[in-house]
Amino acid sequence: MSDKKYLYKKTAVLTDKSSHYCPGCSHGLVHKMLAEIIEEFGIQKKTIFVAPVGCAVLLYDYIDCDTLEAAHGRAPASATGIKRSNPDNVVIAYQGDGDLLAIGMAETIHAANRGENITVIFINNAIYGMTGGQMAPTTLVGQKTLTTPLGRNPSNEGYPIGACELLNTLTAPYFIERCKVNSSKTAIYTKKVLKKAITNQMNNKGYSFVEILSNCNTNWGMTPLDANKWIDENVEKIFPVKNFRDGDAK
Ligand SMILES: Cc1ncc(C[n+]2csc(CCOP(=O)(O)OP(=O)(O)O)c2C)c(N)n1
Repeated sequence: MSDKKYLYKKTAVLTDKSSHYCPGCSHGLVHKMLAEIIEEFGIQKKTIFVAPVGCAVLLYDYIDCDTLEAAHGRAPASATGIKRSNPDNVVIAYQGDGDLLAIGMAETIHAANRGENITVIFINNAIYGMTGGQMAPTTLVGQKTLTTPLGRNPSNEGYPIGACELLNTLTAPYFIERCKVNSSKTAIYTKKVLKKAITNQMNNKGYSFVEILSNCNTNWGMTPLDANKWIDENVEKIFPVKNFRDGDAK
């Protein structure tokens, strides 16, 4: 154990490894919340993560649980195989927007449509972070990226894709919610949603999907504070934060 002083509650599920995430990035916060939940639920030994290709590729360095590194976009397919062969384990796919909605669109839709008993966590930062800021399926109209230097133009690049809206057209999913973590209040609420999505799986309810509106200060060219404000003022207008479906409410 290092003798580092932690500004947050230390959980045994989070390793001591220094984070490679940019200061202010939402990935670190969501990792921390997941680690806390796993500790609170006492499921460290039975949780298996499926890490994406993207900024969170090194998830296994930070969260001390068994983890499979899936090929780009294939996390839901990998998670399906793991869960079906190990139904007593808690299987969590963790993916970015390029991974989940571009290259992995087919896997995303079909795993949800089969109602796989897995939990999918979707970090929507409206850009390809790891590769330096190219347009993602969730990039907003007019948003400047490396590949849309004049701003995303729908006549050329189409419109932002709403993952929750799309999955909500399917019959099988049990739980679908979009949240954000750009303030303490919203982060505390998001932790509750993550808990619910994991509890659903432990209760064999089926497919749970949690989208988290996230920042990418570096590739958005903003300070963390401005990026968090930009989520409220721009991203949320296109991707409303709400519960789309909760099987428990039926
Ligand atoms: C088959 C394949 N195509 C492209 C890449 C390059 N690549 C690595 S990460 C990435 C984008 C990831 O973006 P996103 O899923 O939004 O996650 P973020 O980094 O923003 O968290 C791409 C295109 C790759 N590794 N493999």
